[in-house]
Amino acid sequence: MRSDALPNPQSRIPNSGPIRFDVVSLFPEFIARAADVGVVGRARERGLVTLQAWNPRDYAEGNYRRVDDRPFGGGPGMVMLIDPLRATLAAARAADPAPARVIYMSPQGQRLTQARVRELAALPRLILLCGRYEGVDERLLQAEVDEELSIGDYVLSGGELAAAVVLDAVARLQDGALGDAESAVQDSFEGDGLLDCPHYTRPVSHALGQVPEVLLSGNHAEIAKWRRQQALVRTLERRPDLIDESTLGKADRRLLADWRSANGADPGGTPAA
Ligand code: 4FV
Repeated sequence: MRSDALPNPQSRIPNSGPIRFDVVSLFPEFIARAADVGVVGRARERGLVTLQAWNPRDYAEGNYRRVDDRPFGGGPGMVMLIDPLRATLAAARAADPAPARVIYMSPQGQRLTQARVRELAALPRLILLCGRYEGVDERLLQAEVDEELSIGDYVLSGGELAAAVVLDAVARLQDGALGDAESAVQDSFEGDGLLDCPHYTRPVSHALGQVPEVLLSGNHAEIAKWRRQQALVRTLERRPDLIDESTLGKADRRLLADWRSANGADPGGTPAA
């Protein structure tokens, strides 16, 4: 990892955007398409997010414009060469005076979380390096990359999907990216890291079931309590790793106790004694 890496995001004053993305990829059209639609596409139209894709093949020497070669030490697959990537990163850096944090998407990276997304969303620029083949020559990573991020413990055929995940998750947190109908506030993992509550819309009655009465009551305090209770129970049932009951406040413990007595069960655990 680069020693003179950009200061870690925590130290930066959050800026409400715009944020510039430069994506280094052998398939620049992939990222361009992913960033053309939905919230990201609209954030770009609103000038909250700018994106430029860079193809290392455009910076590769020789008639064959090689970007990869066989791994030293043998073994399957190919490894991405240093120089085409180095030249591409130099061009991307030079494309804008703002300092950029260079992130390599790889299974060896720290797992991406909403908390990390929030920190990255406060930066002015991100350069996302997408690997292909077996990966990238380690010397390039040591010299040019500030941080490695993983979107999960599985192996993709390329880093582009992971880069598109970072682009989407960061873009939607830019001020003004989400309309008031869509807010990031109630997102899963936002606030205190709970999973989201269930959502319902029309029709009230359907062959698949009814909308919970409380949501039709107009009693916003009761609705908020129900949603909080649902988020607590779901998180305990589905992601107990995200919640430590001993740290819950009195109100949350009350909601869980009510749920347990009402359902004669223990979320995620054995039926209540
Ligand atoms: C990946 C992940 C990922 C590994 C070899 C690209 C592939 C290939 N990136 N989170 N999981 N990358 O599987 O970010 O070069």
